[in-house]
Amino acid sequence: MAVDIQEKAEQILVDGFCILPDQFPISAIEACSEAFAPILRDYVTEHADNPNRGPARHYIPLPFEPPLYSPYFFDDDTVIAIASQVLGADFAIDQYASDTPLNGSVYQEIHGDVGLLFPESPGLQHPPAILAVNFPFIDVTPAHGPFEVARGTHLFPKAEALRRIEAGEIPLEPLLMNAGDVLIRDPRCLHRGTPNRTDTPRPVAVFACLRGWMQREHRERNPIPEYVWTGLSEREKQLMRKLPRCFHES
Ligand SMILES: O=C(O)CCC(=O)C(=O)O
Repeated sequence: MAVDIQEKAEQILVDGFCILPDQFPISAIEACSEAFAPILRDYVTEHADNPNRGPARHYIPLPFEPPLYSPYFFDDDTVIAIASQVLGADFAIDQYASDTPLNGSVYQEIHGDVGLLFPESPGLQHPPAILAVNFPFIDVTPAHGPFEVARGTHLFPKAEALRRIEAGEIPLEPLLMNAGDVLIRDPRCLHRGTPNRTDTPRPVAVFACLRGWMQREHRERNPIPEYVWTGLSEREKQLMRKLPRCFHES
């Protein structure tokens, strides 16, 4: 069934997120899962003692190379239409990475992922400038440490949103997404990672979409190899114009 773009965009504005079930082909996700396993293994070997997202939880930039780069993810009509509706047609992608809790991970502090656009006016309500597009590489059960989100909390100053969550007025909802499902969220909407109690890593990919006029500093980001850039569609080249490129295959 065709996705109602207007409805999904409205959900992002009101709830802070929307889910597109079965959006990406399972075969493309399975290929990612397989390709990511050695990347995770090598990363954990090096960083086991200093995980960057809390105990046994790792944020790892993803390579812009097949199968982790796929036009199924970056040239998807529905995702692009929803992001365009919310951010404007000149939005750009400036980040591609993964979040992976392992066995031993714990509840994260409830948080948003971006700072205030206008710090001098912390109560100012404004539409999103950035959206995060997430997709898991496995079927996420309650035991795998699902992402939990507090619906609508992007509409309150953080202290007020936290008070409402603590008072039980706004629940933290675990998102039990399957491989192929896509989450598009306003990163200001409060959320947390939960403990993965299994021996199966729970990788979730994320790419960030931002308004055309925005520019951010990035410390950890992989460049697009020239051979991948050459093969991108014109629409992808436009979307990925803010990403660094490298002229040698890695
Ligand atoms: O992957 C998750 O479940 C949440 C990760 C997260 O929000 C973070 O590390 O900032």
